[in-house]
Amino acid sequence: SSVRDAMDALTDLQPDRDRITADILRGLSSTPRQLPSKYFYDAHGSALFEQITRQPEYYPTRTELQLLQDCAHDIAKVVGPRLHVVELGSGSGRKTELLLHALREPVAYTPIEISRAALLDSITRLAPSLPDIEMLPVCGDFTHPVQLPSPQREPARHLVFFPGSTLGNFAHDDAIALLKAMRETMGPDGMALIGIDLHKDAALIEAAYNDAAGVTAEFTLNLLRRLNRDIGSDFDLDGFRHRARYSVPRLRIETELVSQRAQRVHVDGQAFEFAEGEAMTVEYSHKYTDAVFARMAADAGLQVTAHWNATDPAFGLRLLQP
Ligand code: AVJ
Repeated sequence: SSVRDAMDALTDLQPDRDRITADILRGLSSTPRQLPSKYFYDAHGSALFEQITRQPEYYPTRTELQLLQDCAHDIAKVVGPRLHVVELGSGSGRKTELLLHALREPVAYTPIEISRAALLDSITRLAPSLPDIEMLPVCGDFTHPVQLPSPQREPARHLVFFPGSTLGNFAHDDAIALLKAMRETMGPDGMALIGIDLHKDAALIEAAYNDAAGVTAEFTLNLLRRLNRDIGSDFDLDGFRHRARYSVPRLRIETELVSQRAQRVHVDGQAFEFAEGEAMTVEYSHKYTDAVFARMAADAGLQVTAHWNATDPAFGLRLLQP
């Protein structure tokens, strides 16, 4: 597509103020409090995430990019020609670029991305260098059902691309539900290519979510800034602190915003009291062992049919099929 055609094809399902407000009210009313990490990604949040990926401590992005570069040819052989690639949480599209350039005659590309700014930037960058691929962008939350746009040319099959260990941001049962939804999207002869961060030294993992420059802390706090702007809440950004700790038994980073004092926050006319030291979970980043991941896939009716690994630091790509 041309950039113009890609923009014309855009489907807009971006969460509106009411949907965001309902999700935040639910999260503030639960015990312990927990806000959905998908709302990190407004324009500024996506830009901060890109900055995280360039921090020396944050190993996942550069490791996965290198892995994709090294394996792209092999992956292209395994998945076959004329695919419709559907990407969940496509962000900047840097990984997609590597994949699409390696695939044989890909027919169409559907990035589903909650951050409109990130989506428009990625399409503007990708479309000119991939003119033979029909770009069918969707701005929306990929955890809600999305009607896939139909390409003009018939694809051989669908490939769901889900890199970045974004699966790790989902609690166990939600991750299985998402894998099941992916199985529906790909159809009986489809596939999914999923990036997963693998369990490793806890100190290395913890450092990746506590970079010395403080970009991750800024990224976490930006959640409150965007909520204040978009749903009219009154979170005091100086009243909360970023904390990210790795739980070895749960194999996950637990990122929290910790209230620095007793305080009251208002959302949509409702008041919420925070105690000093009270922690509100804002993100999980699960790390996986092969056994845990294969089990989750199986619970969703999928099998691991190929795998590619980076070592030191460990990171994996898994091909799943029904
Ligand atoms: C969205 C999965 C790529 O969980 O590692 C990075 C988001 N949060 N630093 C992750 C994130 C804090 C990231 N992914």
